[in-house]
Amino acid sequence: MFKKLAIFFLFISFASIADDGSRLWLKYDLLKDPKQREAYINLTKFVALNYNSPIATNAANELKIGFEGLLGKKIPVVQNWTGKTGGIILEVNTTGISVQHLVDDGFAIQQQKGNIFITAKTPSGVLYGAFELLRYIQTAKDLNKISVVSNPKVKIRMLNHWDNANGTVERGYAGSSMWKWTELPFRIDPRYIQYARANASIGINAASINNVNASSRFLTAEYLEKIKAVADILRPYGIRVFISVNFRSPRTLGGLKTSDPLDAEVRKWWNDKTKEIHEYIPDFGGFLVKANSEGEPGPQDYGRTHADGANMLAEAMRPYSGIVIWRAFVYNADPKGDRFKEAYEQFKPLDGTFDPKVIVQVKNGPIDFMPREPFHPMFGAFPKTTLGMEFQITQEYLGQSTHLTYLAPMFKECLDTDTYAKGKGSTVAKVIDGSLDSHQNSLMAGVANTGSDINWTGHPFNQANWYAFGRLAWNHTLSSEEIASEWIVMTLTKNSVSQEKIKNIMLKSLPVYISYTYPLGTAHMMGEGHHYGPEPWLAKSGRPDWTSVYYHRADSIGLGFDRTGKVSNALSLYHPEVQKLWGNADQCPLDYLLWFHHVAWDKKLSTGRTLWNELCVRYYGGVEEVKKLQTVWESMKTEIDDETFENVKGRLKIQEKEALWWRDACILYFINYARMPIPSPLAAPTRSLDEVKKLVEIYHLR
Ligand code: BDP
Repeated sequence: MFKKLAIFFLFISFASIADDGSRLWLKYDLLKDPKQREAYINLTKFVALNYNSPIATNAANELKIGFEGLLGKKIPVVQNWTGKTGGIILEVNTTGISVQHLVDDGFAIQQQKGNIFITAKTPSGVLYGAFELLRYIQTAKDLNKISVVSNPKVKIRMLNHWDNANGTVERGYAGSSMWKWTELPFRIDPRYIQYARANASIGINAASINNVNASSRFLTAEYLEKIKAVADILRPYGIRVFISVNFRSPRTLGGLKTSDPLDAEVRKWWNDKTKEIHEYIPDFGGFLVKANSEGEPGPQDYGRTHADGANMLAEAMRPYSGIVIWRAFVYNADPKGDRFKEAYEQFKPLDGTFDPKVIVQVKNGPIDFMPREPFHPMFGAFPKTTLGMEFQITQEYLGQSTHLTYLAPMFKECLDTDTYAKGKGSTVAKVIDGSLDSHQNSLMAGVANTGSDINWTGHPFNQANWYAFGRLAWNHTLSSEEIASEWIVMTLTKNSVSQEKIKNIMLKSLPVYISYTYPLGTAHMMGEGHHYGPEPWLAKSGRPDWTSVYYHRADSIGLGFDRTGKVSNALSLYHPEVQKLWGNADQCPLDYLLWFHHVAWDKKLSTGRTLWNELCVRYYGGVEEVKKLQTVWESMKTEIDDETFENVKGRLKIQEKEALWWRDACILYFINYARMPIPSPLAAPTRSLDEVKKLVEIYHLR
């Protein structure tokens, strides 16, 4: 009996570890349809490689692993192609006609005389082409007439890890750091290779490995050894390593009396340090710097400008191919000011003074990765500076790892918005890809959501945000729908009915999240410090602009931050066409309304409802939508792997509970200002504001 039971439990446990999510979208499971397999097998009899390099070899190997998994057949990789047909030919070719339309990382895939050629100018291009071909098979596309020419729109497609030396991750929600600093350089976790493959498969070619709130420790010889080991693993997948640096390092590490960027000894220290880094990592990508922001040191400590600081580091990088990425996330603690304007105002006089090796990295919105922000006014206003984009993939303000929130629509909303900098069509995307102002360099960075969790990202759907970021950095014209479709079929299910249902869930998820957290253009009302859950009543903090009341400005008259000429006039930072779109409260799109206007509680909106009623409808509607998402998810039980199904199901329940928490907190708090009833048929919350306030303690968030 005991034996039987043991076998039964063994069976149960095997059945339940079917898919732990560790393979991300690179599953390569056998295609079920034999006919489909047959069609692909005829075109993939061998892989031939005409070029000897670690990256190209990885491209060939990836095809081999992919074909063997998907098609269930061993595929030889040959070095010299003899003219045989029925295979995949990988070619690095710098001069031929086939590469004339390609940029460095681009690739072409063409059917020619019975073979499929993947051609590129560089080994990285071939690697990206190999992954594109695999994606064709994973998403069941026809290979017979394949004809692809693909160039990345942005040159540096980068993850920013906010990982600390002690293994924690700032704003990480998927366990601890994936970098095992205490083990490096002696033990190489096999996950580093999986990480590199996943990134290469979506075109990511750069990673800064440590927190922007940087410890100088990362520049010590001890850590450079460790970072070298990581760089050596990532290099054969076309990924260059960057380091976030602490501006005070010449003092803390070098023992100098100052870190003044104009001081000769300081400059020498950085020159020497940069040289030393290159001895470990010859293709070092460069420095990422958070300076004079949230207490971090910077050039302003010595009366110098951001340009002085950045240009000093650019000079140190001059002999090498790397660059300096200088963040524009800066703001002062001025209770009378408007944080919205600060980065713009500090950087505007510096436009044209940055070294060509410097890229200024700007967050998508002017405040701080809020679920919906208007685009940062710096985009379209700095023609002489290369501006890079910083998105946040990790969901600090977007449900962390308990809310299902697909972020491609948020990235797209920003990229597709028109800045009108050079007339109609001057989108943020064109600023970022360098085409608007003819910049040579370009950068899109995403704050990573990876961690030590077996599935990398905590919530299984958060993988889609990593995926979407990479795909959009490569090609910002892809739609959120296309990207979701690809990811779902590669990651979750081959069943087309379920694919549609999941796509709908994903596309709805951001508007749903926003409606029960930050409807109508509200912002920054999250719990203090941990940033989890609602705290609209937060009125005291280390700085006024870390409170909630600073942002929502609720009073007996209305709600919202007036950024028109009457008060902060932040709107004036935008081009006149944008000011026109957002400047009039009667015409401003409701999604941005309270970003720019203080609106009376009883003002009738374009929906026919008063502001208060509209707010209620959105908060309540958001909670109902989460319930609907759960019903749709439940209907797919038989189509989704058990472990993933249960994982998402559990998280959706938490999401419902927390949506209700947000709704009750905000409604019960704002009703004291609005002094209007909750419109019927909506039922008043069953708990009091005091009870809701206590939830922060119950959740141990204090
Ligand atoms: C804020 C995060 C903080 C980061 C900061 C940044 O709360 O942890 O250090 O952004 O981007 O959103 O520097």
